Amino acid sequence: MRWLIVALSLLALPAHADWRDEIIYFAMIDRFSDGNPDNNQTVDLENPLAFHGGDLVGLAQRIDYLAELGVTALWITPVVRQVETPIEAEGLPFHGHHGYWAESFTELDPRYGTEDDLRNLVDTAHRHGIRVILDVVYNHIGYGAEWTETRPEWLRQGSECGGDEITLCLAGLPDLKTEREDVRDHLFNAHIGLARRTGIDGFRLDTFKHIAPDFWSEHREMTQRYLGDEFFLIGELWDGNKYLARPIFEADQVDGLFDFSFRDRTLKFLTNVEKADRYARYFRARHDIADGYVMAPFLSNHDMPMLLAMLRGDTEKLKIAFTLLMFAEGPPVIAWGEELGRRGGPWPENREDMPWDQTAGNALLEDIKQLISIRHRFDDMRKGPIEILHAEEGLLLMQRGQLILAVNRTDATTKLPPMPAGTWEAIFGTLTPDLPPLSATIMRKVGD
Ligand SMILES: [Ca+2]
Ligand SMILES: [Ca+2]
Repeated sequence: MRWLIVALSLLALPAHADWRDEIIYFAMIDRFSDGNPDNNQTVDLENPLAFHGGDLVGLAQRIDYLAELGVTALWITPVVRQVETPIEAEGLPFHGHHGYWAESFTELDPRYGTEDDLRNLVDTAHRHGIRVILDVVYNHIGYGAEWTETRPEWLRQGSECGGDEITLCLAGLPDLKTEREDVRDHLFNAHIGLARRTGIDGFRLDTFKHIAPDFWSEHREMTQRYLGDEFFLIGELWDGNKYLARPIFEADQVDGLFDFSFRDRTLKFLTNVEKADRYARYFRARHDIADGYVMAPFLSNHDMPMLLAMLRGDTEKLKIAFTLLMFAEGPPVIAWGEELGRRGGPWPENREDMPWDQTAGNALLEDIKQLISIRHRFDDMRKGPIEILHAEEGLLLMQRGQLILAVNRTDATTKLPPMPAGTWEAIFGTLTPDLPPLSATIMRKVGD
């Protein structure tokens, strides 16, 4: 079998350590693409809380679409087997369609597919230059999973649930006693083993703050030992505060965290809750967190209303938000369908199916493709230091090396503030030399 192992390893992407270069796309497997109707169980498209049939085969079939968009990393929701019995929410049966309610960590949920399907997805993604980040849950299991009866000593449930972040039972879910060595062994073997066998490139660590720091330090050692130094870890810490992020990076528990502040600040700026000077303060504070680690900015995720819903469906504002996202520090994260103008809404509307019928002639999609290609093309867009040139009321100008982003959030045509010396041409948006109302323009210095 040795030749086979060698052949498979050739499919791996070249190692590289700078995640600022990546564009991350987040897909909830069940909601992305149904490539195999034969594995559909408890599927009810009329119920937003049921399974909708999406699977790993469907994702592999759509890799072309992601590659054409310019995506270089795909974050997928957990693949492990989910509890079968739904709970009730909003008067409807609520199934573990999202993947966060494990029944078993050592089996894949048949509705997502088989381990071969996962391996095939990873290989297909790698052939298209796309890395795969698997979402893993170490904190809890699903409601009423078998372990609540067979392994009660591994869990905190009922009166055992604590009152602090580590020992609480999040949303009433049985909390894993991750301080126990046998629990750690089981979880590390399951998740790291699966990643090793399938060629996964990184983990997205769910509910990061609900497990003690020493667990994450040991986890880091284990992933480095069995998956290599390049294996990427990004934690879900529901915050963008650098004072919370810094100690995590200093302890080298992860390579990155999600930048919840970016979404929050961008929304406030675009809805005129905060003015440009306040928004500029966020960008100034962003780049001194820790060298070699990333805060990944995003506009929407599966736990909050889509940004477009918060912008009341204004796709012009969403386009500005995407421009800011691509100009920000850290690898941008796009939630499935956001690039098509999937409007979403509060939960559960934020977890709608991918609107595949909206790809043709979609102007927003074309704009986002162009923005992503600009980000890939210019190092300054990913690595240049951010300098605020102008931040007043609804007008923001930021420079990254030879590039300048000008955002006019107001409803009026606005004169461009004085620019640095040199000739500047628009490479995204328009410059007349005034800035059109509700617009974002990226300019590039011409010549030397
Ligand atoms: Ca299916
Ligand atoms: Ca916990």
